[in-house]
Amino acid sequence: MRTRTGGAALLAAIIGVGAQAQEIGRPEPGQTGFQPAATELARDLQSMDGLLLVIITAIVLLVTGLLLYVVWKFDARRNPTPQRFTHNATVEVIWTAVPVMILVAIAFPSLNLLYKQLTIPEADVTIKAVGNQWYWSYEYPDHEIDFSSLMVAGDYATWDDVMASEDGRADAEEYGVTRENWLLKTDAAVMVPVNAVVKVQTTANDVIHAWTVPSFGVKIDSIPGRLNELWFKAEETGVYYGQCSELCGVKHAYMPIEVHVVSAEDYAAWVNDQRADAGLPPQTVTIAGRAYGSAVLAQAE
Ligand SMILES: [Cu+2]
Repeated sequence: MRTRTGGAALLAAIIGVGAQAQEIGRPEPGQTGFQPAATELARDLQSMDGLLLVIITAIVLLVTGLLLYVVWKFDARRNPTPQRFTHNATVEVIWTAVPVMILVAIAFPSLNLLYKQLTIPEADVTIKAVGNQWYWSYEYPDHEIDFSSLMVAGDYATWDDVMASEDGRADAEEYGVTRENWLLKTDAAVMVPVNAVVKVQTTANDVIHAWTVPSFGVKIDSIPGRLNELWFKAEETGVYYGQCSELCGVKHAYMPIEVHVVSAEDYAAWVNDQRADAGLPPQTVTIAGRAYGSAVLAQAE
């Protein structure tokens, strides 16, 4: 299953998609907000969150204000004889109708976004992501590539333990593991071309997992016996991380997702390097109507 070998690592070093590539989609220490949005979906999702924050903040302020007003206005000194009524039609209509209008106002952008996430455009690249206890394996059916993607340097309790161990240091060096990306870095990243529609079909071999990359605004369950789909179109080259997002057992936290967004040329080179490793002939890779890859060069000669 694992076809990313020394050749791929060498290629990665040559085309700069290894440790040197900029890590954009990565959690930062102490971070409370979102990771940077790299797709339209993620931007929409984050602005939806911003809209909701405004709405709920306004509601909290209103309710708190009303409570404080009531406490002040109707305390025993200012209001020695309390009112005895139990119903007020006007107030009841208002506190029913206004929340309904707010929920409807939220529903429109929310359903729109859901529809956009689940309406998959014609894909340039199709990837099948399979969840396993506890790692992801990937297939590129159009290129006949498949490999498993395992977390690097996971057998240590702390980063200092990694650095204290000779094997840990060697692994960290080989795969470009740092304190910041430790527990997110894998031995074989998913490669996708920049500005291309990528469709990820996901399922699982054992229990339910979920394939997620926060910067792409995607998250969907990987369910044994079913095929769920998501799509994204990453707009900036770099490295993006995600994690399994459906509790799947004792090592749920240790099956990260690493995606490298690279140029179409680098993607085609990677595809053909993987194919060469698997003993397959070179292939032309077509992205957004343009052809890339060594087969194109061979024809031109
Ligand atoms: Cu999991």
